[in-house]
Amino acid sequence: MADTDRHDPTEHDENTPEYENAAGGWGSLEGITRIFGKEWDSGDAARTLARQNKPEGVMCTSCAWAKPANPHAFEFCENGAKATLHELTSHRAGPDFFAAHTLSELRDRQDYELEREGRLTHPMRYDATQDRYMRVEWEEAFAAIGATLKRLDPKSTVFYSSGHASLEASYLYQLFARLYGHNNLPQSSNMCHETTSVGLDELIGSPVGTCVLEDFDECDAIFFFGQNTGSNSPRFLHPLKAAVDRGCKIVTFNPVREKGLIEFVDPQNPLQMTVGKPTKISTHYFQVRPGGDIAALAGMIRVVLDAEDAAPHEVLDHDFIRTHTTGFDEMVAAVRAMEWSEIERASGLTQEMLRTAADVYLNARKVIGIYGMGLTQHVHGWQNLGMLVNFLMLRGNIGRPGTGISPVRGHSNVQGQRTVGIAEKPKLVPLDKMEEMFGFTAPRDEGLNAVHACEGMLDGRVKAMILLGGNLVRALPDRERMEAAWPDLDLSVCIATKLNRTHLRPGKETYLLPCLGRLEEDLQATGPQAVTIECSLSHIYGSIGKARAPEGDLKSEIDIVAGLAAATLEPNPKVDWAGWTGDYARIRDLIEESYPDDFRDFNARMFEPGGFYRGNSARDRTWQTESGKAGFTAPTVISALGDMGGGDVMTLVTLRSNDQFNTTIYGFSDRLRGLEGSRDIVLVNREEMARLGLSEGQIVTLVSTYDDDIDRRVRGLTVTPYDLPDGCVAGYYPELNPLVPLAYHETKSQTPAYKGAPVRIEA
Ligand SMILES: Nc1nc2c(c(=O)[nH]1)N[C@H]1C(S)=C(S)[C@@H](COP(=O)(O)OP(=O)(O)OC[C@H]3O[C@@H](n4cnc5c(=O)[nH]c(N)nc54)[C@H](O)[C@@H]3O)O[C@H]1N2
Ligand SMILES: Nc1nc2c(c(=O)[nH]1)N[C@H]1C(S)=C(S)[C@@H](COP(=O)(O)OP(=O)(O)OC[C@H]3O[C@@H](n4cnc5c(=O)[nH]c(N)nc54)[C@H](O)[C@@H]3O)O[C@H]1N2
Ligand SMILES: [Mo]
Repeated sequence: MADTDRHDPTEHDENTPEYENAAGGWGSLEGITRIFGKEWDSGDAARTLARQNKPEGVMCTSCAWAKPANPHAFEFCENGAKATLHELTSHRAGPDFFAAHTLSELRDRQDYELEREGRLTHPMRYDATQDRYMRVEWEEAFAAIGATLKRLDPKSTVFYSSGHASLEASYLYQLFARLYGHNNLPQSSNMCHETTSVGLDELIGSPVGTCVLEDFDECDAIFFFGQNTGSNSPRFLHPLKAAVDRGCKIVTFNPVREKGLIEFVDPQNPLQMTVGKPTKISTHYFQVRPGGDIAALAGMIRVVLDAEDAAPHEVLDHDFIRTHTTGFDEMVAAVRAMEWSEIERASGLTQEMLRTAADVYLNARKVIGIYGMGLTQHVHGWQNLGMLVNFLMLRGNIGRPGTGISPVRGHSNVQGQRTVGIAEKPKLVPLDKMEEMFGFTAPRDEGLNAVHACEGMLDGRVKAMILLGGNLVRALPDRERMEAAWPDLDLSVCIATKLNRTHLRPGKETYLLPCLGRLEEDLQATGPQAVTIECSLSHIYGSIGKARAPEGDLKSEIDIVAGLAAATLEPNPKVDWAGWTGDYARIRDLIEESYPDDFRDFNARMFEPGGFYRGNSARDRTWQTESGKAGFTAPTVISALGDMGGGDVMTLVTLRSNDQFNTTIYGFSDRLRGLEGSRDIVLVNREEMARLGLSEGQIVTLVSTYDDDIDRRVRGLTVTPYDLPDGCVAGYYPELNPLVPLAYHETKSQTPAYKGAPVRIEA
């Protein structure tokens, strides 16, 4: 207990700067106006925002939160608006811009400045003699890339996708990979919710969450782990607020006191807006230690088991446990073997706090578990999920209305891309069906995920990277090593909307291909096209972009993928790249044929208000697991950290600010945390500062203590006191990515452990 004496995780540290207004509300409108005033012009943005996330409207390019059937007048949030305005900027990075700047010059700029140059407008090829991108015609680019791909072994190439692209583009992309001859289809979720895809699939036979929006109307309690709603999925605050208003309890576990989870002013509610009285969101907020959720859940499970002992057959859902699960006894034995003192140390929370939290659970008939990167991006992230599933299943809180487990997903279509075949694991894809549809023999060997692709780049096995979106040089772990490996690639092709750091690290042959964004009108042979995406709650929505595309020579992602494929592959009478590009409805027919259960009557249903539900077997208590049942997990570790630290070793948590979308930095205001002006900071609590002899404003270096021979450090960070548990420091993603070792990842899914890397502070 000694460690927890110093810093009481229920008390807010008064010296920590805090944003005085609630999430949402005027503050968030201000945030929008700030960007509105900057660089956006024309009525396009206003019209797009008015149609955002509405039936027959356009689906936001920011997060993957659900779009309700009865939308608000403005069904967008501050960060959705930022994403929209950022895409519809009037700034352009065209051939003139590239003629004026060498890449070495551009490498001196900040990431923020690079994207601020605006939209890419013409296909470009890197010319090493001039160190510049030069204009190239599309046909020439396709032919050259096709020729190189034909020369390379398909298995030495990697087709990455960042979760933006539509179901249609994604389906064609995976088809291209398989016809060409590989399953190397890593996706952003490999760095994100891969722990979910692997973990939930193994535990409950579903790689995605079980909840739908209606469940939030019925639940009595929500347990929230490591998901920052106020910044990363702000529209989710609406159903949360509604739940709180009708008496639902929200219990949050997060090392950081995230404003959006504390209180919220509803911008749709005029009374709240004028009176300004925020709704309290979390009824209980526990500043758990990073990696401490296994212990916190173990503590709560122990309390539930004790309650059952005191009142046999009145607490646990024995019927559910008997009929639907395996491994209950082993789980109970493992949890009971954990001492309270260990639980308190690993979680940083007291027994009393965990009893309070468990009481909420015991008093609720219907409970939902929500989680994000705080659970998935750890070495033992899988056990985090196992413990959350254990906790929920004790009282049958999966597969009943008003209950369930709900990961909050990242990019707007990250989940959907997986659904239609973007997967490095061939067993997840109906390859037999695709072989029959397209008359070919599909590759059956395991493909490379993101970490394996990095290893392949480092040891030279990977010769070509094609990126359908993303900024891997920034997003990946071990930045310095990965950045240095990029120039060794034979071929690098980036399909993108805006310039980013990855584009400045060319391979031997390099193309930068500009694509339309989802918000823009997409005209093809049969007229304007619509596309579809899937949200976190497994609903599918049609989206029609109507904003004017940037002038120049851009193509849709579908057109680009089809162009690359046609230039690479031998003609095949069953494969009609040009015809599919001319009419996206035909691609939806292919998706329906490949996945008949998920996409029945796809074209007819794509504009159903609120989206159409793809269904989830676990929701119906059909467990598509090996045993045919849902599995309890016996924990083998008490912390999700791979390195528990101790002494001067601190756990580094990398955070997103409220002013960024992943590697895209909108600005330098993290207003919900009261942090302004700089991203080169390291947050430490005052007690730890005193212990380590640090002073506020001091410039320090963070050094990785990971046990290998590689020197990993980030210099020039300003020490900033902040209310955090002992033993940890926090700072921003992607600035601190050089400190996360590639090999330090989740054990089963290889999701990088971005929330728990061991570091030391050097004065
Ligand atoms: N505006 C905006 N929206 C976004 C994004 C964005 O960058 N900006 N990114 C999108 C993407 S790709 C994703 S994946 C999602 C990410 O959304 P989130 O899942 O919310 O991810 P993070 O912001 O990385 O971290 C989540 C929270 O985990 C907490 N945390 C850290 N370690 C632990 C731990 O050990 N235990 C617990 N209980 N909590 C912990 C952090 O304090 C933080 O509040 O958001 C998506 N939406
Ligand atoms: N330390 C640390 N690292 C992390 C994380 C963390 O929490 N901590 N989070 C991880 C997570 S959850 C994720 S998902 C990854 C994200 O990693 P990435 O997949 O790299 O994602 P983004 O940063 O969203 O990619 C931004 C780029 O995508 C391009 N883009 C934007 N819109 C479009 C579009 O519509 N089409 C196309 N083709 N391109 C577009 C733009 O050029 C933009 O520069 O980062 C991971 N890295
Ligand atoms: Mo993500």
